[in-house]
Amino acid sequence: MKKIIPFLILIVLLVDQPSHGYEKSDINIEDLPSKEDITGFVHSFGMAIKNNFFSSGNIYEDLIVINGEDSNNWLSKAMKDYYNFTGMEYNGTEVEQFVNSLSLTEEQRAAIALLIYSYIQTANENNMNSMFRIINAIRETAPIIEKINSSTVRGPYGLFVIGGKENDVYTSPGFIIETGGDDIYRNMNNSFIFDSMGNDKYRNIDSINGSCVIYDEEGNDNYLNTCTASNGFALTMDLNGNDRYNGSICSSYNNSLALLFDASGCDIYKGNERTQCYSESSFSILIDVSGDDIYDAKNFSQASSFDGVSALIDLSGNDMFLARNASQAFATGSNNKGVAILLNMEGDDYYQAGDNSQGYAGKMGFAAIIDFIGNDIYKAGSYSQASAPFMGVSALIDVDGMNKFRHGAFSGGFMMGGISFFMNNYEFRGDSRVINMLNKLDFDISDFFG
Ligand SMILES: [Ca+2]
Ligand SMILES: [Ca+2]
Ligand SMILES: [Ca+2]
Ligand SMILES: [Ca+2]
Repeated sequence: MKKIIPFLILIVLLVDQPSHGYEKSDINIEDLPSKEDITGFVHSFGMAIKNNFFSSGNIYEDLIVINGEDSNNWLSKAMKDYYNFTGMEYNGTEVEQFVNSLSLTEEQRAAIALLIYSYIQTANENNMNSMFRIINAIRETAPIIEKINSSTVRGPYGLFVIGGKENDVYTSPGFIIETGGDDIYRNMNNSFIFDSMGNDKYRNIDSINGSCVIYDEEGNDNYLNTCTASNGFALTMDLNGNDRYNGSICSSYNNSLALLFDASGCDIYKGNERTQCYSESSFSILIDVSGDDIYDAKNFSQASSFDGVSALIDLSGNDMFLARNASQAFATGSNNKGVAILLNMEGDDYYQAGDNSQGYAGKMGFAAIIDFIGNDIYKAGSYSQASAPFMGVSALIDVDGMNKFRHGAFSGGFMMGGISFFMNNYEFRGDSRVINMLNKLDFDISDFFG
C-alpha cells in the first residue's frame, strides 16, 4: 500500500466495506469520480452512513477469535483482563459478584466484553488494523448496547461503569458504557467511552502514551481538547447532532494516530493553533460527513503536517474555513515526507487563510486542497493556493462552480524547486497530470504503523 489517496478513499468508503483491511484495497486512480458522478456519490455516501453504520456479526465468534477459547462468563473474564491491562489489583470473586448483580442480558454482557477486548487490543497494537477492528466492534455491538436499561452502577474498582439515565460526571480514566442522561467526562486520559444518549460534554480526553476511544451516538455534544494523541491512539466517532469541537481537536504527535469522524449535523470547530487535523510525525484524519460546518482556528490547522499525514475530508454542506498561516493543506517534511490533504466534496464553501496555506508544500512536502462541487471563495496570503518554493508538490484543484480566488505573492501555481498545480474547473478523470502528481507521492504509511 504505497499510495495515500486510495487509502483515504478507502477511509471514506469504510461504511461500505466493513470486512476489508486497507491492505486489500486497490482502487484505481482512474476510477475517481468524474464531475458528473460526484453529486450522486456524495448523496449516496451520506445515505450509506445513515443506513449502514450499524452492522450485524456474531459477537460470540468474535470473542472466541480474539481469545482463542470459549468462556461461559465473558463479561467477568473481560473485566479481569481489563484490570490486568490497567495494572489494577483485583479480587476475582468481587468482580464475579459485581457482574452477576448486573441486570443485563447474556447478549449485552457479551457485547460489552467484545468492546473491552477490542479496546485492549487497540491500545496494545496502536495501528491501522486495530483501529478498523474497534470501529467494527462498535458498529456490531451498538444496536445491542443502546437497549441497556439500567441505572448507573460502578464496578468494584471504579474503573468500570455502566451509566444510566442520570446525568453523570466522570473525572478519572476508565471503561464506560453510558445509555442515558447529559453526562460530563473530564480529564480521562486513556479511556473507552460509549455514550448512546444525551447532550454530553467531553473535556481533556486525550491519548498520551495510550489509547482513547469515544463513541457518541446522539445529542448535541461539546468537546474540548479531545481526540488528541501523543505516542498513542485517539478515535472519536460522533454519529448525530450539532456538535462543538473546541481547543486541540484531532491533533497527533510522536508516532500517533488520531481519527475524528462526525457523521452529521452543523458543527462548529473553534480552536487556536495546531488543531483541526494537525500532525507531527503522526497521522491525523478528520472526516465530517454532512452539515454546514464552521472551522475556525489560527496557525498550523485544518490539514497541516510536519513529517506526518493530515487529511481533512468534509463531504457535504456549505462550509466555512477560517485560519491563519500554514493551514488548509500545509505540509513539510524532514525525516519523513509530510502530507496534507483538505478534501471537500460538495457545497458552496469559503476558505480564508494567511501565508503558506491552501496548498503549500515545503521541502519533502505534499499538500493539496481539492474541492469538487459548489461556488467557492478562496482567500489567502503569500505562498498560497498551490505554492511549492522548495522541493515539494502542491496543488489547488477545484472541479466545478463559479469560484473566486484572491491571494498574495508567490501563489496560484508558484513553483521554484518544487512542482505545483493550480487548476480551476478541472476534470479529474483520466488527466495524466494528476496521475503524474500522485505518482510523485510514493508514500508508505507503514513508515508510521506496522
Ligand atoms: Ca448517564
Ligand atoms: Ca451525546
Ligand atoms: Ca455532528
Ligand atoms: Ca465546494
